[in-house]
Amino acid sequence: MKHEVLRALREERGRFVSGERLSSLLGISRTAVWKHVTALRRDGYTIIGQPRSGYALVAAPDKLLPEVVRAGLNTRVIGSKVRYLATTTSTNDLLKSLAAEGAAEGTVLVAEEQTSGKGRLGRRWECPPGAGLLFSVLLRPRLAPAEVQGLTLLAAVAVAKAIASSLGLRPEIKWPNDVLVGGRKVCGILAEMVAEADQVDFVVIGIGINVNLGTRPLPGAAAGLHTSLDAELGKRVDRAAVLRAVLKELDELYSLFLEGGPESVVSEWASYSATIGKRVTVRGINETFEGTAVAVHGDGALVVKTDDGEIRRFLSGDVTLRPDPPD
Ligand code: BT5
Repeated sequence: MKHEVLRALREERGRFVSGERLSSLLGISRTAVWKHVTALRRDGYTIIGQPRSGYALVAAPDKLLPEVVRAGLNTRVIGSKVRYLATTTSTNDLLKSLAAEGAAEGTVLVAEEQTSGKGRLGRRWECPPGAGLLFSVLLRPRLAPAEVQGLTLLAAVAVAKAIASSLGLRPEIKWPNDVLVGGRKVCGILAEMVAEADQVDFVVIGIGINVNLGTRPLPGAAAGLHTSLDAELGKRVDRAAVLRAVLKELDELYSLFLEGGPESVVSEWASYSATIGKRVTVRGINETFEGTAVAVHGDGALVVKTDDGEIRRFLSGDVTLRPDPPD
């Protein structure tokens, strides 16, 4: 019922609505209305109360509460359930346990803070509480394990499109999964799966986006290599709006992917790529190659023409962009 009171207040867009009207609209007593308003204030909503005018909602909390995230979210699968935690170890780890207990496809788990946020290959993801987006999305695609890497590409495209459409910035994607603005990392993606030999059980896609970090340094992240959306725009950014934009793009691209296969997102990926056509150093698990990135395949592989003329495919690794040699 608290959510219905909130919805009714929201619909008035800051105008007063009387306790009496709320009570008859929702079929509850005026005391019950008052109790729900008190609970909403405790959640961080600013609601003014005046004896003759009633209640007016003037500000929502800067918290990614499920009702804040879901307001106006019109997706088919992604965000069907939104779960929220003020703090957790890692949203990926927690969502993997929820998935093992049967959580539904499309479940999104959001946290304000992670105490052990994970990057790839045992690295860490750092973000001060409340300054970014830290969330994971559960997918249960009918795919073979080898096809899952394509979902990482998909997630990077979704983030890039959302940043472009909701904020007007010009993001780029650095293979495999970094989203950059102005050449610096603003988002990292970590996809993890649980699978049988030939069928995926589930995939958890974890996304970290720097939203209101300003120009603060981050422990363990080299200065000058990362940025934040607010620093790029020169103003504070509505985190919930960015999250909704990402979930909407994910929802659309995921349908496309399931219908048209991984190749259907590769061309979009290429259109945001900061990697294709560039001179790169690729560090695989045991080896390092230098060359020119020529393509990305639907299975997520980066194709590089090495300096000694060989064509190599990389399914994992790190890429450093190198300056073009002088003519
Ligand atoms: C990634 O790894 O970029 C994947 C990051 C995924 C984070 C999300 S947050 C929600 C979900 N739950 C989790 O536990 N994780 C996911 P990688 O490509 O390995 O990059 C990690 C490296 O980026 C670190 O070693 C630092 O150098 C740098 N780094 C750490 N925090 C950063 C930040 N906030 N912004 C930019 N760079 C950062």
